[in-house]
Amino acid sequence: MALRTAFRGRAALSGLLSCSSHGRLSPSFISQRKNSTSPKIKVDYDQTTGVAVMRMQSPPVNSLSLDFLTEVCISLEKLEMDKGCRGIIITSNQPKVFSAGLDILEMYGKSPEHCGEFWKAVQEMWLKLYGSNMVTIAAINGSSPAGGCLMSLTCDYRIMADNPRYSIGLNETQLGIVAPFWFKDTMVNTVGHRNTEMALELGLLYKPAEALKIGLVDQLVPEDQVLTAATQTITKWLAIPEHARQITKSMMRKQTIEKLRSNREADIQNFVNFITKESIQKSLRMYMEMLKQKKA
Ligand code: CO8
Repeated sequence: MALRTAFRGRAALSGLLSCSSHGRLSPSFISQRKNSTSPKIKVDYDQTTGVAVMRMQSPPVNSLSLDFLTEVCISLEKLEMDKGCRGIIITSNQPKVFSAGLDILEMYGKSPEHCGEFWKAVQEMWLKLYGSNMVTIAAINGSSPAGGCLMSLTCDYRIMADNPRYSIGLNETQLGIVAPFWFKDTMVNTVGHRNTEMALELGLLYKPAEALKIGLVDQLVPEDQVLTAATQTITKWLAIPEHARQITKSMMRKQTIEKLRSNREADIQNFVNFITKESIQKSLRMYMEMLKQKKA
């Protein structure tokens, strides 16, 4: 019988890491933070298969806040330390959304120090996921724009729900911001230069069928079969001799990872300088207002 253990990423660091808003937003933008002390990640680790299912559960849209990123990193560290854990499936517990990408509220009206700390956490998550020795599968059961797409792109394989209401892509230019070089590199490594050039310049969000066509996702399945398909796929990947697979993965990704590793501080500084510009803050505000209007 499967010996199933469950543990949750702790929000223990959240109090230490989060900073208060500088308050240029209306109270309704802030209201989504009321659940901030609940665990944002739930990990179910099956010791017999060596596979962990990491479920994102940060309402309403699994946006990548500083707390969220911290929990992801802690969960990944715990799994990496467990020698029996060989694979991770990342999926969402929120309806209709895999992840809405970076939490815009972490980049709007914040101090340069906060923005720097936030960006370091984004880098850390990417480094941990893209550099993981484990087999990683994204079970994309909802929309996955920007940072959500990046998270999927770090995985070895992407399975998406075949629902035309969902979309995936790096849509940063639509917000008036620029995807950093390592977002771009991860995309190029997946779908090639030409597809990335078009996708990034236009900030394209692809429906599942279009995403499959350009190789942004590897497989489409009916919505209720995403997790089953991910479990079947990971079993196949885990059947490959481990050492050979890991060395090959590292060989394919090393250069891209090294490029960020050796430029982390400069990348943080670039981000802070860019995101705190008045014109960029204005673009973010307009984008958030657009999201509100779409809802109304
Ligand atoms: N951050 C913070 N709040 C968000 C975000 C987000 N990324 N996305 C949505 N929300 C909020 C909405 O404002 C709304 O708030 P409220 O309930 O208070 O009105 C709530 O979440 C629910 O949103 P929706 O009603 O829109 O939910 P839907 O289920 O209809 O749609 C979507 C879900 C499709 C995810 C939709 O919310 C959406 O498109 N969100 C925006 C996604 C997006 O564009 N993200 C980009 C973030 S930037 C990024 O990830 C990379 C940045 C790289 C920076 C580089 C700079 C140098």
